[in-house]
Amino acid sequence: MTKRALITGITGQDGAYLAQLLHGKGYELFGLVARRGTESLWRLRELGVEQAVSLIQGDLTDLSSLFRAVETAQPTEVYNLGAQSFVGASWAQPAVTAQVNSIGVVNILEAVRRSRPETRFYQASSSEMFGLVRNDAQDESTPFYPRSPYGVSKLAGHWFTVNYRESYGMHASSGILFNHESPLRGLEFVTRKVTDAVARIKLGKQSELRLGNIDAQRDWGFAGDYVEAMWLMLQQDKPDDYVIATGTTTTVREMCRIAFSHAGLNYENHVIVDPKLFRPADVDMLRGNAAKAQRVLGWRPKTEVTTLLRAMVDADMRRVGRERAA
Ligand code: F7E
Repeated sequence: MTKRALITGITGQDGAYLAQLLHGKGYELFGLVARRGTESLWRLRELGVEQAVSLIQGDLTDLSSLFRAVETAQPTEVYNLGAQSFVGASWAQPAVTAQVNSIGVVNILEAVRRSRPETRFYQASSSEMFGLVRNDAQDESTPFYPRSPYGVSKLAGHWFTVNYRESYGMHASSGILFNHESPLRGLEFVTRKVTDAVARIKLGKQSELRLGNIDAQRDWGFAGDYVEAMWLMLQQDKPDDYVIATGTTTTVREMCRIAFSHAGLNYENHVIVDPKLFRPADVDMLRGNAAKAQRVLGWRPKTEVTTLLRAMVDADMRRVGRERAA
């Protein structure tokens, strides 16, 4: 039987990499999109899978559209990647963040439970749920203490997923993914903000880069590696929750040094710390322990942070170079 996947958040970074992975495995693909603007499909286009996905109009906050999507796609697997995913914006729009990231999860779980309860379900949970960490490395048994409206909203989505699994016996799994980046990352996130700026500074289009808390530490992996873990979770006999991470943590400052030096630049000559960019409450340090994913799923990250950042700088050099030529 052909496997059929419905992906919410198909236009985002993870949606594109997951579509590429599943397309390679022969899946029939359906993607939920808010509007049929072609602009938002650039990531799918860049990975060569735009034509492989049937788009269904809908929104996580509109339950009836989700029923329609599940009835149309008849998915064997649903990947809920749709979210208000920018932590920084969640203070300005806490209610929208909660609507999409918490109620949206209830909505998609309900649509699946009522229309096609045998469907396997993946929820994109986040290391932001750990927040104020007090231990050296976070795993599935680490207590949660979210520090942003985003983290709180994701935690509710996570518990709804666990609850539907336990209440209704659904095959619902939650991947607690640490930061994962790629050349397809949005410009609002710090890695891509930095690699884009490196390219612009190198090509003479910009001279400085304003950042917030550069002492924050993150466990950065490659999104292409992480979508494989999502898929593996849904191939298991039993649903469960897994931390997905590299186990290596790097400060924003060090990340800047790596990215700038790849272009022959010294970050200290360009980076300006701007207190206006500090968050009302930040997560100081995250480092994941993905031993369970390695043991049960046979998953391990393949890309190390320096390789990832260099690939992102190279991709942005090409992009900014093309802008100049145009
Ligand atoms: O910030 C600091 C900022 O916005 C990383 C999302 O995918 O991963 C992501 O959330 C760190 C923070 O990612 C700037 O304060 C300094 O400490 O790249 P970010 P995030 O907040 O960790 C988790 C796992 C998710 O689930 C989220 O959806 O970098 N930082 N200066 C800055 N951050 C930004 N964005 N911009 C700055 O100028």
